[in-house]
Amino acid sequence: MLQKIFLLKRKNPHDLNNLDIYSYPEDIVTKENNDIVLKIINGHDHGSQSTKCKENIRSDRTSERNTNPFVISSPISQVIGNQNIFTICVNSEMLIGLMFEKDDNPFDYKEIFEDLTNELLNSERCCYFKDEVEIENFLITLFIDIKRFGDEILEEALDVSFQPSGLFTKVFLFGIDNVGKTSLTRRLKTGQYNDNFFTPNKNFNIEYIQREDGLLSIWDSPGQSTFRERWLLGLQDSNIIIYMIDVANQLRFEESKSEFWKIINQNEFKDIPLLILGNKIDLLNHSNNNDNSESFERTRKEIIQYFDFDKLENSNWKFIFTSVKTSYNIEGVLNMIFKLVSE
Ligand SMILES: Nc1nc2c(ncn2[C@@H]2O[C@H](COP(=O)(O)OP(=O)(O)OP(=O)(O)O)[C@@H](O)[C@H]2O)c(=O)[nH]1
Ligand SMILES: [Mg+2]
Repeated sequence: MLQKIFLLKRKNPHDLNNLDIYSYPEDIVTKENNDIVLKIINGHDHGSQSTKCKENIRSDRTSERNTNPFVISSPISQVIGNQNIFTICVNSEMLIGLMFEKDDNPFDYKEIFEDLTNELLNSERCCYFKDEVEIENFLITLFIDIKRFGDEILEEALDVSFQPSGLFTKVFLFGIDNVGKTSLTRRLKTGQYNDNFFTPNKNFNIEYIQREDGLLSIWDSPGQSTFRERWLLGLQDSNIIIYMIDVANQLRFEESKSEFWKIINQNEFKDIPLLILGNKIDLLNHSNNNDNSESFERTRKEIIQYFDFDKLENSNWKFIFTSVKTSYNIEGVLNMIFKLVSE
């Protein structure tokens, strides 16, 4: 399974020791392996038949720019320590690399790595590497697409006998910060919950949950405002969207409503099944969290009205209350996912 992606870029064309290093979702350089970058570059150049990233700055770049601005070399596989790495050189001035789990065969990813890099660099969505955000978005897009290929095409092929129904469902979970998305993901994955869990996400946290009805990959998104622009990237190819709100924090209803509609108003997501979770119901004073109680029903109506959920064009949506803390309706979330997806 793909674990990380990175990009090494020269700060100036002639100086290889002076690099900008980008990686996703985690850093590739740690205290223990701070020389890994040099090893990667050397490893790439020694294995390379054609383009050496370390040497030859192309002299004919201007003529190439008119056709394909980015020239991509064939990927090189290298094992450094216990890292299983696949690197591609772009224009002799950048290395893009994938890090896999030990048992993966990088060559399974050769075509998709080359094709997607080429497509992303040499199409209208072209990345000009002008600023950090642009580079990060490029890396995230590449990561997501390659990972999805691995999960769906490669893993699926291996696991057919293990999954009788063979259904792979990408669940995109989003909502503003602090509503309980990561708590829910942990609850579903491990059954655990922690009241003192204050670890706001900076990146997508992707967890796999195997159920009888199929394999779920849950994309738990970062909710803080600076990271919300990543939502659109993560949403691509989702089979179901889950929007989570914190029903006990009415002060942030307006913000949550506006973020919800910004995404839903994007045409392409109008028909994807949608599950809305009113989380932290334990904090509202409803007797026993009884789903049928009058006060429950009243709150449900108020929330639906406030958020304008009844104006959704998509008819395939449901609203349910949950409490990750007390586990209220958590099993219901899983059942509802499979129900909505199969409708
Ligand atoms: N009372 C109560 N607290 C909850 C519930 N679910 C989550 N919390 C708490 O809410 C806080 C935030 O939870 P997270 O899961 O980190 O929230 P998040 O939506 O992932 O936040 P970001 O990653 O920043 O987007 C934590 O302190 C949780 O313990 C719930 O059902 N009831
Ligand atoms: Mg989180």
